[in-house]
Amino acid sequence: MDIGTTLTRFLIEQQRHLPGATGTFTALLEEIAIAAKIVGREVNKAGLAKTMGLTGRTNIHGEAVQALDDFANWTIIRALDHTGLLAAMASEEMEEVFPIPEHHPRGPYVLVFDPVDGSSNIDVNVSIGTIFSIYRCADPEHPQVSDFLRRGREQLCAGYVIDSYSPILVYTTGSGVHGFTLDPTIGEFLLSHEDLQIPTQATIYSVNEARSPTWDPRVRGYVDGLKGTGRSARYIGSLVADFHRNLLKGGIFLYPAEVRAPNGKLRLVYEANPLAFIIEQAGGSASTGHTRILDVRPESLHERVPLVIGSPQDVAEFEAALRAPQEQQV
Ligand code: AHM
Ligand code: MG
Repeated sequence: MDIGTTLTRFLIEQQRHLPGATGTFTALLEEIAIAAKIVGREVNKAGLAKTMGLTGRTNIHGEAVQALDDFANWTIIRALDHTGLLAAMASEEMEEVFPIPEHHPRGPYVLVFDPVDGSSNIDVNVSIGTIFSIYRCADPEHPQVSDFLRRGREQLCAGYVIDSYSPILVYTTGSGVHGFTLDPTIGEFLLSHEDLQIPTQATIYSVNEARSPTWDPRVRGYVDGLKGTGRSARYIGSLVADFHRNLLKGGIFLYPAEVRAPNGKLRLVYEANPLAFIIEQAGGSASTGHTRILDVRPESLHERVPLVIGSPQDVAEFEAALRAPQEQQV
């Protein structure tokens, strides 16, 4: 009987093709997958176990911390702190870097993650997910914030896991983008989407259009120009889920600059960079509107960035719209 290709088997096979590979990534991704399954288990029973709702605290971004944000954050830390694979971690939910405690061995990488992306959707049973990314640490015994303030093009691995009726783990290590769907009967992620490529042109656009009065008129003009072109509007409000749908079907997602938020809402280190690495590996593009996301050097851990990401032709058209002088716009 063919049980399919497990994540572990796929990683081992990939590793064989890489001269000098040590298997560290295989171990790291396996641990991330286990943490994701634990988080997914909690998400699935959250309605019954009363684990939904707010903690009463706000995070560094001034957003209400959900109980599941907290749970997922510490599940991921505890799944990975003892592995000897990491020197430090940084999470969207924590103000400071979390160095691996000295009673655990430290390893050559740092991990960044957004434990629950789309957390405002938790209470309404809408898909949420975890985003992660891995960089090399300059000096594993002395991890620094600077190990995390790296251009996205220096990422070694990036991925996400979506908790939905059919959980999926998607990752890249720079040789294609691969997706693994959880088979709940055996508790394993099985290869379901090998070498994903995004369609060149979008059939979908995703943006919170209620915010359009606060956009640059050229952004408004661009979005208005998408209407009546045969594209559909789809917006979940969970970046990871909007991104995944657009990756499969061809789409453009926008969270642009706003008058009072010139850097938009989304976080460069935790959200934009990992997804930008994945989209480029899948043949797509990610931009601030002016600059390739992967070329932006972060100055602080939690900084925000305008994000336009998806099918390459559409991202290029958005950039062209922003290059036009304002007076030519409607
Ligand atoms: P989160 O990581 O705290 O959940 O916040 C990020 C989320 C994204 O998942 C989503 O794209 C965006 O916020 C939605 O924002 P808005 O409600 O302003 O449209
Ligand atoms: Mg998020």
